[in-house]
Amino acid sequence: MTNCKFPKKFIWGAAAASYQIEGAWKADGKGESIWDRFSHTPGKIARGETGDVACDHYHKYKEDVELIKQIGLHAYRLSVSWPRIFPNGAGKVNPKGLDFYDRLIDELLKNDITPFVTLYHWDLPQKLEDKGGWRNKATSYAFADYAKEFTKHFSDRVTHWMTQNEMICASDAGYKKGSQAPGAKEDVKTVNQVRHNLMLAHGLGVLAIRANTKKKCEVGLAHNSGLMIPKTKSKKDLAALKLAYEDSRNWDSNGWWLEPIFNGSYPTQAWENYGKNVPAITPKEMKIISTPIDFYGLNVYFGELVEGFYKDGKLNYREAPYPKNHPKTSMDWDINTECTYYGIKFISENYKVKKFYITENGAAFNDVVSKDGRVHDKVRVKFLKSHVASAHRLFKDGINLAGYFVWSLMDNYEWAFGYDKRFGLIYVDYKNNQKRILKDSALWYKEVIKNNAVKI
Ligand code: GCO
Repeated sequence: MTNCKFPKKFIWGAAAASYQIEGAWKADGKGESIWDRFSHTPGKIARGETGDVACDHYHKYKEDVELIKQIGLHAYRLSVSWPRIFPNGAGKVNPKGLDFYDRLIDELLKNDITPFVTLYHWDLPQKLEDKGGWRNKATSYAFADYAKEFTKHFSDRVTHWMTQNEMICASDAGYKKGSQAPGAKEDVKTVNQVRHNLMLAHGLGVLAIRANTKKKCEVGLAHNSGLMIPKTKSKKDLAALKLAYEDSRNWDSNGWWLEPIFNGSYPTQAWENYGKNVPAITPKEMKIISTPIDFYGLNVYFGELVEGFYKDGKLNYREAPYPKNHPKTSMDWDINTECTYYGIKFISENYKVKKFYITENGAAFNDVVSKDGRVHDKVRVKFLKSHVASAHRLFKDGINLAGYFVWSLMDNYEWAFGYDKRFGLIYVDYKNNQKRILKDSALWYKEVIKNNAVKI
């Protein structure tokens, strides 16, 4: 057995997002969000489930913070519901919306838990969507105002900020495939504009936070880069993997998002490929988007296998499919925990990232409450353990990984899949008065945190 010891100040946390857990969808002056509208539209969500009540975290936040404390988490990554703060997206602040986050953040701090705050985890005010939503640059500027107001109010207590979460989902699932709110199916040019406007919002958000913070703080974002893993450890596959990551800088999966942030421009190849469908951009906007960030937050779930092959004597790479019987999570995602190591290693080789956090990592499995009243989620323990060990390998390469957040603190509303995909460390019994049960994975995580180490 190896004991993987983590650096002294390593941050162990868990994450969740406003729409997925809060409920109280129209309490205390909150405005409608695009997720309220989308989930209330028949046919969009499995079994017609909505986030109206979700885990009722809005009312149960004290109990939830108590559970966070019990697990021993150092940090909790939460997201803010923009329409609680600005019911109309812009204009007048709703003081009762601020009150909720005051209560939550104060409760966290009272218990020595550091809040990591994401400003946008997909619940855009519907009022802004009515005016074009992310198709419209005005939304990026409305986001900057929201970031400013929120920072002014909370930066005496919040020092870790993320602007955006997984922009590629907000744009492509939201405005291209229509599988997530607002459920639009736009043409390529519009989708590219949405992507750019989200990026612009990120950059404006970084500037707004820095200009208004009362304390020294860290600002970054959480993103889901395309992750790849070598099919075997042969020299050929490892060299092919390097090529694949380098090439991903030219295309949508990685380059489209990371090149502007780290290098100030969209990748030339992808740009040329889009031809007349490129978004409207200005040099000033590109400068805003490339404002240096303090950390890059990576959400890690799965990776694609890559193998090398020779053509005309030259090494090439291609995707290698997983075997049919390869183990999967209940989201149908192939399990291969090496994506944590290889993903961060190569992002770090290709970009100047000062600091990484794993801002999400986890899996949905079919959890059941046993006769003893507990949830014995052995497979999740195995999954998380192996990812954490994979993360540990990064230290040998001298990579600055500063923290790890499990997705998710508790079972919650998995977007269009509704409630039956359970990702939590905490089981939520929706039908039984929202009862919370710490799963075995939570107890395992508690030990990891206590020892600052994982045994494999
Ligand atoms: C995110 C995610 C979460 C999901 C999780 C599992 O982007 O942060 O979509 O909200 O619940 O990734 O799919």
